[in-house]
Amino acid sequence: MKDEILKLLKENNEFVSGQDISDSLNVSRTAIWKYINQLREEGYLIDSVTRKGYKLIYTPDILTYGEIAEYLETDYIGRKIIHFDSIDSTNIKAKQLAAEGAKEGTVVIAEEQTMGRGRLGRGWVSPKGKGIWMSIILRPNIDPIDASKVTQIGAAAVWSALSKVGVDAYIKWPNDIVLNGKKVCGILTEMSAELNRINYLVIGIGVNVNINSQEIPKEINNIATSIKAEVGHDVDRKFITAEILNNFERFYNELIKYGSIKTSIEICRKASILLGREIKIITNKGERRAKAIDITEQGELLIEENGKIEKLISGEISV
Ligand code: BT5
Repeated sequence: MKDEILKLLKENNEFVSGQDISDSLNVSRTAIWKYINQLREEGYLIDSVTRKGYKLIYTPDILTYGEIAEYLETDYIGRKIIHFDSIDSTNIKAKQLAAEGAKEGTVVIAEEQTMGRGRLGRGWVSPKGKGIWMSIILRPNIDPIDASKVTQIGAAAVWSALSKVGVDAYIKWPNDIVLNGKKVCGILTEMSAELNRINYLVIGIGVNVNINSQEIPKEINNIATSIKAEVGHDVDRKFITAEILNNFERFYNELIKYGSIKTSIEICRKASILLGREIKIITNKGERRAKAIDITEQGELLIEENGKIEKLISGEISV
């Protein structure tokens, strides 16, 4: 209901009377007042004048459903968005909600993460209002072995969304998007599964959007960047978020309906920063060098080392 009231206020640039809102949405005047106050708490400036009603004066830059919905073209991905001003990690929250039965396509978004997570227990810097920190809950009926395909879908979805706003990035298999050689997005796919069945899967996507270059912490300054740091101006987080979700649903449906991630892989190949290059594969046993040959239809990286071809399903790569 809150989102519907917001929509009504957005559609009318003028005052909308409480009575009109009440009539068109079938909601009591007291309930309207309650929702208006909730919106104000989220940062909306709403004028209220006796006998004239309510007028929206200012819309905050937040990634709630009410703000993203106008760009969303999906059936089920992102149709329920659970938004937090601040949270430890959207992946942690999403896993908890999934375990409690949250529906496929539910998205957890936070303006800030205080304990954002990368792979292998590493951290993810997630400053307030400056990026897209979100996790999508999925319940694919696929073999747990194929879970990493969802990371490739995510990478393709982010890359396509950036491309739509004129940002020409590369994909660094398996889970990074890079801009001018530095990481602008990371993806963390986690799951709960039995031997041959996935209970749920959570794909966490972190995109550095409007972080100023001086705001990037020193420790990662040489490897991390943001869209703003590269293009020189703020970009619309709401549109990019919706576009990621729109693309994600399209590519994910291909997996669910046809068992294929062909479209995503085409993008991951085309945009790959690794293919054709000498790469370093970093494992806990040390580093080795190989040549990146291809990304398979299953989403594995094909490498060649001393004339021998090998497939990687996951890994830590540097160029
Ligand atoms: C990743 O791990 O790249 C996965 C990042 C996933 C983040 C999202 S945000 C929403 C969701 N909720 C979460 O808690 N996580 C997900 P990995 O490949 O392990 O890279 C982690 C490394 O990237 C760190 O060790 C740092 O070196 C670097 N790093 C940390 N914060 C960064 C940032 N904001 N931008 C670029 N690099 C960063």
